[in-house]
Amino acid sequence: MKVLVLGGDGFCGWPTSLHLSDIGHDVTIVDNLSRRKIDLELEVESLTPIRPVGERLAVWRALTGKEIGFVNLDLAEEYDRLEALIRALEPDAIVHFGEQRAAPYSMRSVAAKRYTVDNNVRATHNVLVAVVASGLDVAVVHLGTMGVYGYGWSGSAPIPEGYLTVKVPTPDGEIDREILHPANPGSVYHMTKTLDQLLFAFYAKNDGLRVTDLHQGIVWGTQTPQTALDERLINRFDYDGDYGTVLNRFLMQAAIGHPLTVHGTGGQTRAFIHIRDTVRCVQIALENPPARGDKVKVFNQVTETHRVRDLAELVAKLTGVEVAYLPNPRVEADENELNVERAQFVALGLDPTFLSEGLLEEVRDVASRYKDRADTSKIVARSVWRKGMEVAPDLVVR
Ligand code: NAD
Ligand code: USQ
Repeated sequence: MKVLVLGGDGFCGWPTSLHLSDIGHDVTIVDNLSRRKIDLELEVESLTPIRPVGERLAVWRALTGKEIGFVNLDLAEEYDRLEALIRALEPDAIVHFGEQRAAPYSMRSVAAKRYTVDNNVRATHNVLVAVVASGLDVAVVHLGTMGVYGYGWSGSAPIPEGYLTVKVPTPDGEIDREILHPANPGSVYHMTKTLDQLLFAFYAKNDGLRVTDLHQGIVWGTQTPQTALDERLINRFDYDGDYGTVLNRFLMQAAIGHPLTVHGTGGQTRAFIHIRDTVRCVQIALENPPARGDKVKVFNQVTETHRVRDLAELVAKLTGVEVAYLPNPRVEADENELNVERAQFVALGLDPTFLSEGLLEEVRDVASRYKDRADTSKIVARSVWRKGMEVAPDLVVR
C-alpha cells in the first residue's frame, strides 16, 4: 500500500512510519518540522537524542534497504502543494498525525491558542478537501483523542466507540437515533479534535470519503522494535511541563530522583496505550477501512485506564522516589470514573503491552540512560488554564 504519513517526524508518526515501511508499505512522510521548532521556542529538547529527519531516513535505508520519502510541507498553510502531492503520489491511504498535540501548550498564551486552532483545523480540512479535489479514493486515518468525550459526563457508563444511541422525544413517541457522542473538550487542543470530528462526518456524508478516527488515550513508552534497531533511529521522549505526558514524565522524574508531579489529588482517571500498540493499531485501521458511503469509523485506541495518583504510587514503589501533590494548573475534575469500550481492536488482533510488563524496561532503557540530558527547570508545568491560577513551586532535586 502507498501511504502518506502526515506528521511522520513526531513521537507517534516516526515509529508508525518505520513500522509501516518494515511490513512492506511504500511510505512518504509529510512534516513541516514545527514540533522541533516548538522545542527551540520552549528551550527544551527530547530526553532522547533524536536525529535530523534526513539522517533518520538515511540510517533506515542503510539498515533495511527500504526507502521512506520525505516532504517538508505545512498542511495548514500550503494547500496547493498538498493537493499536488496527493495527485502526484496517488496514495492508497493517508495517516494524519500532523497537528499541535499538547493541551498545556495550547493553553499557555493567546498566541498558542490561536496557533493550535489555526494549525489543527486548517490542516485537517486541507487534507480532506485535497483528497476530494484529487478525485482519488484515498482512505484517511486520523489520530484523534479520548479527550473528545471529556471525563465523567456519563458517570460510570462505558464510553462507546464514537457513537451513542439516544431516545429523541417526538409527538408520536420516542425514536432511537445514533449520534456522535457529545463533545466535551478540556483544552483548546482537545477542542480542535472535536472540530475535526465534524469535518470528518461532513466529508464522509457529502463526498463518500472513507475516514477512520482513532480516539487514542495517552501514549507512553518510547521505543518500538524498529526505533530500537539503532540509536540514530531513537524516538522522541518529551518530559517538559507542556509536551511531556503524565506517565513518561513520572518515569523520567523517577530516573533523576525528582518528586513525582501529581496535579491536584491525582484522582483524574485517564486512558493509556503503549507506543508499540499505537503503531499496530494504525496498521489494523489501515487494513480495515470503512466502505465508501459508510459513516466515519471510530475506534477507541486504548488498552487500560488508571488514576494518576495510582500511577504515581506505582512508580514510587518501583523506584523509591517521593510523590508531590501540586496545585492543579488545569481546569478539570478532581476525580472521575472512566470506563471505555475497546472491543474492536482486540477483535482485530491487538495483543496489548500493559504497564505491568513495560514500566521497568522504560525506566532502565530510556529514562535512566538519558537522564543527564534533562533540564530540571523544565519539569514543573507552568501553563495554567485560567489567569490567576496558582502555579506550583519549583521542586528541588535531592
Ligand atoms: P508530535 O507533536 O510529536 O507530532 C506531530 C507532528 O506533526 C510533528 O512532527 C509536527 O512537526 C507535525 N505537524 C504539526 N503541524 C503540522 C503542519 N501544519 N504541517 C505539517 N506537519 C505538522 O505529536 P504526537 O505525540 O506524535 O501526536 C501525533 C497525533 O496523535 C496528534 O494529532 C495527537 O493529537 C495524537 N495523539 C497523541 C497522543 C500522545 O499521547 N502523544 C495521544 C492521543 C492522540
Ligand atoms: N498530570 C499530572 N502530572 C503531570 C502531568 C499531567 O498529574 O506531571 C495529569 C493532568 O493534569 C491530567 C492527566 O495527568 O489530568 C493527563 O495529562 P497528560 O499531559 O498526560 O495528557 P493530556 O493533556 O490529556 O494529553 C495527552 C496528549 C494528547 C492526547 C491526550 C489523550 O498530549 O495529544 O490527545 O493525551 S487523552 O488524555 O486520552 O485525551
